[in-house]
Amino acid sequence: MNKRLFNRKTISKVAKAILILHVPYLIYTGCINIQSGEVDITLSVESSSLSFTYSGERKDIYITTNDSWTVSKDASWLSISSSSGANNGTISVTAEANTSFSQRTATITVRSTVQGVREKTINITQGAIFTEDQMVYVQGGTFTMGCTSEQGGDCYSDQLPIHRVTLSDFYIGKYEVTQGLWKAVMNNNPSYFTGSDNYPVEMVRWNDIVGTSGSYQEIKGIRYYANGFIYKLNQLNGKQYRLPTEAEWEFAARGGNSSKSYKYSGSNTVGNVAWYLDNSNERTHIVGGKSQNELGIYDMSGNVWEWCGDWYGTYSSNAQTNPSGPSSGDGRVARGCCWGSSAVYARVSYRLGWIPSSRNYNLGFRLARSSN
Ligand SMILES: [Ca+2]
Repeated sequence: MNKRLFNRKTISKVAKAILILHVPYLIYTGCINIQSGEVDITLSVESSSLSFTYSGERKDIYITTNDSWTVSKDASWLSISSSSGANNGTISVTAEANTSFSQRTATITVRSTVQGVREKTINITQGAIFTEDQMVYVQGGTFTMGCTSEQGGDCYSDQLPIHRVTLSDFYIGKYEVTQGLWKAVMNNNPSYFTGSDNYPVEMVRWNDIVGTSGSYQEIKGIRYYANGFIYKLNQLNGKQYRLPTEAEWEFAARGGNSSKSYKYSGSNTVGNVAWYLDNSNERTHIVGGKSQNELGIYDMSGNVWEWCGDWYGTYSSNAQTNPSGPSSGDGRVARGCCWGSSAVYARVSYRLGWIPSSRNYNLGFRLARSSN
C-alpha cells in the first residue's frame, strides 16, 4: 500500500470527498424517513354511511388507525360520544327523533391529527316520521263483504247479509298510527302502553282523531276539524289523509284484488299475523311485528282495534259502490281487534260500534286517503 495515501493532506481530501458525496444522501434519507412515517399512518372507518330511522337512535362508528384523530359533525340533531382519541376506537352517534315529514342528511368527518393526510367522511341519513311509502296502494275492485264462508259459522248477525261492494282505488296505512307520529302531530301521547315510539297509539277517541271544533276540511263526507289529529297532519304535510271507510278497511284486510280468502288478515293461522289474547302477553306490540297480508299491510288483525269513518249500522244485501255507512248512528265502526281478546274478534269480517267520545287501551286507528 502506498503510504502517501495516509498523510494528513490525503486523509483530509478523502474525508471531504466522502462528505460531499454523502451529505445529500443523508439529507435525502432523512426526508424519506419522515415521508414513510406519514404513509404508514392509516385511518379507516367501518362504513361510509349510516342510516337512522325517524326515532331517536344510537349507532357506533369503529375507527381503525395508528394515529390520533378528531371527529366533527355538521348537524345539531346529531351528537357524538367523543370528539377526539388515539389509535383504534369506537364513537357512538346519536340522532334525535326526526319529527319532520322529510328525510334529512348530515356528515360526520373523522380526521387523523396530521391534518390533510387522512380524512374519512360518513354520510348520515335519517328517515322522516311519516312518508308516503308508509301508505299502501289498494287497487279498486269488487268483493263480497261480511260473513263469507271462510269466516266460520259463528258470525254475529251484524256481519250479515253478505253483499257485493265495489271500491275505487285508495291508499291505506301499512301500519297502525304509531305513538311517534301522534306525538309529532299532537304534542301529547294518550297511550296506556308506552316505551317505544313504534307502539300503536291507543286511548284515542274518534273525536280526537277527527276533531270537534274550529275550521274543518271535509273529506269523503266527514268533517275533519282543526283540533283533530288528521286535520293537523294534513296541514303539516299538505295531503288529504282521512279514516278508511269500513268497506275499504275490510277490502284491504282481505288482501284486495290479491285476496287469498283468509279468515284473518293475511293468514288462516291467527298467530302468524295478529297480536291477540293468546300471544300478546296482554299488551300492544311494536307495529309491523307479525307477517304482512297479501297487500303488504300489517296488524289489520290484532294489536289494536282500528277506528273507521263510518257510523256503525246494519248491512243491506244490495250491491254498493264506495259505501260510507249510515248517515247517523250512536257508534263509529272499529275493526280488527286487539291484543286483549280472543281470535274470533280478529277475523276480517268482525265489526263493532264504539261511542266516538270513548277511548280504550285496545283501540287505535290507521290512515287512509283517496287516490285522486
Ligand atoms: Ca289492528
